[in-house]
Amino acid sequence: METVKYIWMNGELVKWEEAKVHVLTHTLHYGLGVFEGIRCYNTPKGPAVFRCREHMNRLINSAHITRMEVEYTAEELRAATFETIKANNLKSCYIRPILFYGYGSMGVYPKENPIEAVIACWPWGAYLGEEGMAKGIRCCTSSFTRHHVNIAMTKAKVCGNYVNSQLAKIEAIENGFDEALMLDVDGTVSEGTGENLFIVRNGVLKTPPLSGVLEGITRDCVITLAEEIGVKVVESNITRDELYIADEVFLCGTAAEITPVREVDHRQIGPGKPGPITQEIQKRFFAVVKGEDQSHEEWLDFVE
Ligand code: PPE
Repeated sequence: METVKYIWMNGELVKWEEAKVHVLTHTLHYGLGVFEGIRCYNTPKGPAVFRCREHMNRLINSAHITRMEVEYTAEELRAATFETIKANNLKSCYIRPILFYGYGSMGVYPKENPIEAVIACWPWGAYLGEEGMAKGIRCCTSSFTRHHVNIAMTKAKVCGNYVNSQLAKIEAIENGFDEALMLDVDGTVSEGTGENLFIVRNGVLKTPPLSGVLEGITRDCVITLAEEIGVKVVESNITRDELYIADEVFLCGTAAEITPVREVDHRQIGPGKPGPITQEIQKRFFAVVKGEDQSHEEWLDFVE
């Protein structure tokens, strides 16, 4: 990865190489930590963090769901993010805030440990590759089922929840695919290992309901942008075979942005290249995040 100079750790900027923890850090053993992924884009008016407050609110909500008592407010973490971007002189970057239980006491009960807060930033290009972004990626249906909400809290972005994602991702890569799509306990399509999913059929955009997937901020942008270009959006269950006969499929997330899918389980999707609605939404999304299209400046949090 591309490194930078400083990482914000518990209220201060420390050198990248010195941002360390003890090997008995509680979260390293038991996985209860919460995190976010945010992007900052360079715009004609300077660097802007995309929907920073919404991401920080989701982080605080993740902590609330998991009973982590955090000493910072969303607003303080937003200020710390700006401080970190400025200290590293970054114009565009990926931002990773994480709250986790530190060192002090072992055993499953976490609350005797201090809660550590970290915000790291670094330059990060296309998550599923430049080629995937332009031409579409190849996905498989995972043999691993997505979490049920009573197994892991799906509204919370919890470190440990990502073991499920990693199992699915490893399997997908080892089988020669770019990404895995997971089915929920009822067998309907949920999401990618780190992305929400959309399909287009007969001109209608369809995405699984929020009951079992992460409440993606990019997902919310896609719905807004689609409605603005006159595309009807429906939130309802999608079956695996419906993916195969979709005209278009794409994934979205902070890291993945808008990534077209050109193949699922060896079935070509549509003509096997990004479809017109995917391309239009992708184009509008990038124009908005980069401040070229000012119609959603309320989503840009300019770094001051
Ligand atoms: N579902 C999952 C499971 C998920 O992890 C993400 C974000 C999304 C949907 C999309 O949410 P949003 O970013 O708010 O649109 N995944 C983050 C972590 C990726 C990683 O590899 O790390 C991200 O995109 O930052």
